[in-house]
Amino acid sequence: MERIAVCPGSFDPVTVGHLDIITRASKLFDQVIVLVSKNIMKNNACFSPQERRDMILCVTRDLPNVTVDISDGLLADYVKDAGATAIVKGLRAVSDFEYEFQMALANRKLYAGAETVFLTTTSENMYLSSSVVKQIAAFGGDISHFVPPEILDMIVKRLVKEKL
Ligand code: COD
Repeated sequence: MERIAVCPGSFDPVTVGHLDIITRASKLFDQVIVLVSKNIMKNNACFSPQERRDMILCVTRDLPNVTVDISDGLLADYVKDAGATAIVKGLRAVSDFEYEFQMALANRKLYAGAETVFLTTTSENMYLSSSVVKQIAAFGGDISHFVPPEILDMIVKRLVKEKL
C-alpha cells in the first residue's frame, strides 16, 4: 500500500524551514502532498493561494514524489479523501507544541485515520517563520538566507512594494 502524507500549512510564503520539512517527509513517505490551507487565525495573506502553490511547485520540482494542492476545507476531510495515512508537521520550539498537539488531537477526532507525525526543525531554522520573513523584507532587510533562491525576487518585489 502506498504511504501518502499531507504536509499542510499557510506557506505565506514558503521558507527554507518549510522546505526542509517537506524534503525530509519526501524521504519517509511514498507520496507527499503539500497542502496550501486556510488558517483562520491568519487573515492578512500577502500571496494568493495560487501564488503560494506556484512558489512551492517551483522549489519542490526536484522532489518527484511531492505534489502541491490547495484546500479551503477541513484538513481531516482532505486527508480522508486523499487516502493519506499521515499529516506531517514541523516543530520549532515548545511554543509550537501546545497548538500543534491540540490540532493533532482534533484532527484525529474528526477522522480517526489522521495520524500526525512531527519532525523537529534544524537548529538553523528554529527561529524561522513566514512572519519573520515578511517583517524583515518589509523593512528592507536581507531575506536571502530564509527563502529558497528561486522565489527570492518575487517575494522581495511583493513585500517591499506593499510595505505591509
Ligand atoms: N522549521 C520547521 N517547521 C516549520 C518552520 C521551521 N522554521 N516554519 C514552519 N514550520 C512548520 C509549522 O510548524 C507547521 O507545521 C508547518 O510548517 C506550516 O507552517 P505555517 O506557519 O505555514 O502554517 P500554519 O501553522 O498557519 O498552518 C495551519 C494550518 C493551515 C495547517 C491549519 O490552520 C489547518 O489545518 N487549516 C485547515 C482547516 C482545518 O482543518 N482546521 C482545523 C484544524 S484542527
